[in-house]
Amino acid sequence: MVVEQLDSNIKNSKNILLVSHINPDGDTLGSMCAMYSLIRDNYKKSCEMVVVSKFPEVYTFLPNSDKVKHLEDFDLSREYDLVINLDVAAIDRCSDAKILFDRAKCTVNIDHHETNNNYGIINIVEPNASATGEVLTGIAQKLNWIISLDSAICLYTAIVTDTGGFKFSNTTPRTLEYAGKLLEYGIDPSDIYQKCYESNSKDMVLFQSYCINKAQFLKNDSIAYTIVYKKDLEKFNNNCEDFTDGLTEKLRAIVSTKIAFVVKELHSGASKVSMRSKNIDIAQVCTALGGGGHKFAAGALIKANPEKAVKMILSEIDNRKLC
Ligand SMILES: [Mn+2]
Repeated sequence: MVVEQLDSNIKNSKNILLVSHINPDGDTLGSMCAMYSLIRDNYKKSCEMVVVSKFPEVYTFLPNSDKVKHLEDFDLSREYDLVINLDVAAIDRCSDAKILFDRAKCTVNIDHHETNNNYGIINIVEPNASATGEVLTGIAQKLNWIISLDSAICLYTAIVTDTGGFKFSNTTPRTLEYAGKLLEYGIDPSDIYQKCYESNSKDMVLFQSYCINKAQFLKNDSIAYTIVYKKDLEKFNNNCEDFTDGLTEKLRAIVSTKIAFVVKELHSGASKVSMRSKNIDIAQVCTALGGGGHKFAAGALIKANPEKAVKMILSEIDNRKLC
């Protein structure tokens, strides 16, 4: 069985690297830090952990997050016995950590994205899982791993953030069963919720209100979108934290909204699109634009300015008669 292969490879590896995806979220970081303590507690081995973008302030509460290093501090010529990617939907989503991945003796790909093409030597990809944290909780259970409080906090955070606090349609009986089991290890769900969702800076909240204020509504308000310009971010003292985090969900929360999206102008001049829907498959729209993701939560990077990107998105939605 594939989990046994994972188990024997961890046993036989002297140096192990854990990898998270670019623009890290709670799932990739929670899963990575969980894997760190799971391997420490069950195999008495220490792993290295890498991020390929800035570590978001909001997740510094995760146990062992202080041991995560930026890719810049890694020797890219090193050869690891084992590299484990967590929540990395495609190999190019971990930037230059791909170099370390490709050179490793064994590679593991643990994920839940439908679009994952099983790029590892060992692949544990479960598209029906709400989060990579859920996949990892299942692995821990199958291998009878000890789950310490550290691991439980990280796994729960991974699941809670990828389900939007158990609100999204990816929440299944198994999601809640695992979350329930994790509570038995003594975690404080209210504390984790506050740390993930009620720790926004004043500037961020004011910035998001500003973006919502200038949102555009089309087709009887079934489409809602807003453009975030570089100059807007500068105006609100954005200190590199992701001020747009959760903004698309706020537009989706409007009763009339069927499809919501945020187009963010990047320094390169390209546009980053984050799209959410209510019961409409928008992964196809984002895939057509060169991106991908889940059915109701997807994104894309479009090599065009925001206005042009909006036109391209709207015509993809129109072509499919989604709204
Ligand atoms: Mn995820």
